[in-house]
Amino acid sequence: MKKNYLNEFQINEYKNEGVIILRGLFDDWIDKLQSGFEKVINNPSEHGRDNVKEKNNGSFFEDYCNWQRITEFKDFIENSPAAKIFAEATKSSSVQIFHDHIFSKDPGTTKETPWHQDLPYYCVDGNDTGSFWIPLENVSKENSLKVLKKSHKLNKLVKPTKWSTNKLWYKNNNNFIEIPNINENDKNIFNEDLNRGDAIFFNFKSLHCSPGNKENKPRKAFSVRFIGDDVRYIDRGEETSPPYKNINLHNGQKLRKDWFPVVWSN
Ligand SMILES: O=C(O)CCC(=O)C(=O)O
Ligand SMILES: [Fe+2]
Repeated sequence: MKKNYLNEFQINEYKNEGVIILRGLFDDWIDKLQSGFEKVINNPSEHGRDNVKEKNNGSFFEDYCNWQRITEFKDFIENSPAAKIFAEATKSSSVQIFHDHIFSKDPGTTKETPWHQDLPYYCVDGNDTGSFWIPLENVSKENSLKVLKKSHKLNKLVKPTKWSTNKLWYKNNNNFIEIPNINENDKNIFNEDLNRGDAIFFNFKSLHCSPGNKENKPRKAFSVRFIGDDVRYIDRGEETSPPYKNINLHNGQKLRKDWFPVVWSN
């Protein structure tokens, strides 16, 4: 019998609420992720970008799709408990890596990460999805990611935007809805203090956001995103994020295993 990380309550919670907290499961991996993170900061990919464009307004840097060149990230994706946890939560028989993503918000940066879903930016559709948001140091709830429970059940996707300009991501938004009104005191907002080794695990359709960085240390988070059994390619008609140019797939196809390797299967 292979080890189980989640109990039935957590599996149901993930299905019904679209988000769960994982306490302490990644402690052994944080030093390694930190060293991979620094490598990306010092040598970003072509996708690296700062969402703060004004001078003297701090920095909100992000980069993604680095796991093939950053051995620490590759090791995490292939050997940490993350892919197995994903399989348990989504009851998937096989798990593919979609991408890694890093976020770094400097102290005093007021730029918020707006409420958004990740799926509308992506060239995939499906429900067997999940991202791990793993802060590399303790983060207080006032400074941490918020996730709106049950928002993964919205029947249409929300219009994605470009965070640096707040403009719409796509030119054609016919298939998307406006962001619903979210009351900051909504009881369905998941928001917790996180310690080193904890992670927030959420569906690609779950609405989430984060505040500026009010603490006096950078807020660094490593995120890794997996796809499971029901996920298929979808052509959004325009460049997605990540762009995955020349992917050469048709609507409804499983994602190609040479670009998105299977990292766990039963
Ligand atoms: O760290 C942040 O501010 C944003 C994280 C996020 O949007 C994500 O992990 O999908
Ligand atoms: Fe996101």
